[in-house]
Amino acid sequence: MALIQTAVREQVGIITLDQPAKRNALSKSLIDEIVASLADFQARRLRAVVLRAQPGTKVWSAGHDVDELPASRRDPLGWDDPLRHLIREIETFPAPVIAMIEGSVWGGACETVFACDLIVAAPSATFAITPARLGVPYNIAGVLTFLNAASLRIGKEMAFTARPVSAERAERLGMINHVVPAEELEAFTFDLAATICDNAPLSIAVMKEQMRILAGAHPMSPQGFERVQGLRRVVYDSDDYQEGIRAFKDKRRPVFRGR
Ligand code: LCV
Repeated sequence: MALIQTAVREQVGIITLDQPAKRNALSKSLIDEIVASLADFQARRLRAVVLRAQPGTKVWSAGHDVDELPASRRDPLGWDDPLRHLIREIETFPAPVIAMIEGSVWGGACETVFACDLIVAAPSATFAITPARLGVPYNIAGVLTFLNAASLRIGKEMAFTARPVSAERAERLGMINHVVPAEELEAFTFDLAATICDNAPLSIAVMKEQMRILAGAHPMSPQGFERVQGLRRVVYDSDDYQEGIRAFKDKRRPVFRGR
């Protein structure tokens, strides 16, 4: 059963997340379908991609599929995790990927949206960074995605509180490009995509790649990286990590004890 819908409108590829029963959770299966669609769009030399959910949805995506997080003692967001693969595919896709958002966006889906090149949202959209809600040690490339979207102060508030940020506040803070009334969202987004398609695709592709390289150009010593990985291991080996996932599955509030 397809977990996404795809379409092509002139030179724009459209990917619609379509697994409402699981609130479009980013499972490996759903991510594999997105990645395959991006490869097809690249082969067809499309000049923009719109990544959206079903019209009128209350939840754009509930983030990483919690059922696919390792029980413990294994890095939950290592290089080969499907979410990490999706982020890299979006960042390296040789044309702009525009996230069109209605409803709430959670955790790994929030990073996915922030990894997109442009974000157009309806007023109903909210954005939440949720590792602290689950007891997950987010990975360092993911933290950089967040810091490239929000200031350090706002990034800390979102990460430490796990509270959703409204579309209006996100736009005011420069975290998203436009907030547009829901009834105008589709027309506005596709008009933006059409403008991009009228410009030089090779020039756009090279500027997108330059900005990716420059945005990721942060010096980190081998010692610094090893320290981060050691700290993350303490977290994903902790009782709190297991409690966070168990509480989610039990549909109850987690009780974190700091060990
Ligand atoms: C699997 C799900 C999910 C889901 N996975 O509907 O950033 S990190 O580090 O946290 C990273 C690891 C990450 O992204 O983790 C996931 C972060 N996501 C969240 O914390 C959001 C979790 N979901 C929710 O809070 C609620 O589902 C929302 C508010 C999104 C929607 O609430 P609503 O009442 O509309 P339900 O909670 O009833 O969910 C409907 C079905 O989708 C499943 C959920 O288990 C339920 O399945 P059943 O019908 O089998 O009970 N589901 C929701 N989110 N991330 N499965």
